[in-house]
Amino acid sequence: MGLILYERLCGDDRRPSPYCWRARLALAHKGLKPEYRPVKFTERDRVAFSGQAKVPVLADSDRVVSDSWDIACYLEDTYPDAPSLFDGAGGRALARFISHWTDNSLQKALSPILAPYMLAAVHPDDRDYYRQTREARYGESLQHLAARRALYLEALHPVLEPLRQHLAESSFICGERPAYADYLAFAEFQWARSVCDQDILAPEDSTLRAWRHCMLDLFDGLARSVPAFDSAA
Ligand SMILES: N[C@@H](CCC(=O)N[C@@H](CS)C(=O)NCC(=O)O)C(=O)O
Repeated sequence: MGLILYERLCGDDRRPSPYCWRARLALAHKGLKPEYRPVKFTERDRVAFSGQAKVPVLADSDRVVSDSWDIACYLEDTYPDAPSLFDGAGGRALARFISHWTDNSLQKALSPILAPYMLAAVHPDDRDYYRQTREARYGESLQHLAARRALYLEALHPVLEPLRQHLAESSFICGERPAYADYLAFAEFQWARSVCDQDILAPEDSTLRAWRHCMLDLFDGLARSVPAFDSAA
C-alpha cells in the first residue's frame, strides 16, 4: 500500500478544503503522488481508523497521520532527501506562526464570506449536516451571513495587509521559492475559488493576485486541475 490522502469531497467533484490543500501541496512539494480518497462530511466513519473524524488523513503504508500540520511535519521528517517544506528548524517555527495566523486571522475573516457558498457547494448528502453545524458555530443562519457579505469582504482587506506588504518585497512568503508557509496561505484562496463565483480580491490587489497566479501554476497547475471558478484565476 502506498500513500493515500483522504480529503473532503463536495458536490460536482469539488475539493475545497483548505486543510486538505495544505496536504496536497506539501505532498507535491516532496514529489510524492498519493492516491486521493474523497470523503463526504457525513462519512466520518471512513476516517475513523485515524482515531478522529476530520480530513486530511494521510496513510503511508502502515503509518496514519491526521491534522495538516502534523502531516507536513511527518513528510518533512520522513522524506528528508526531497525538497524541504521548511528549510530548517527556524523555518519550521516561522511556518508554524503562519499556520496560526492562517487559522486565527485569515480563515476567521474568510469563513463568514465562504460558508454560505459552501452550503451550495457541499455534496447534496451533506447539506443538512453543513447547515446545522455551521449555523450552530456562527449562532445565526447562513442567509444572515450572506446578507453581510460586503461588510466581511471589507474586513478581509486589512487582514491581508501583512501578506500584501511581504509579497511586495518577496516573490513568495518563503522567499525566492514557494514552500509550506505559501501553501498554508494559498490554500485559503484555493478554498475561495473552489466555491465562490466572485473573486475575493479586488482587481487592483495586483500583488496578491500575481502571487496567487504563480501558486496556481505550481506542480503543473495542480490547483488549477480541480473544478473551480475562473473568476479567481
Ligand atoms: N486542525 C485540523 C483541522 C481539520 C479540519 O477541520 N478539517 C475539516 C475539512 S472540511 C473537517 O474535516 N471538518 C469536519 C466537519 O466540519 O465536520 C487540520 O489542520 O487538519
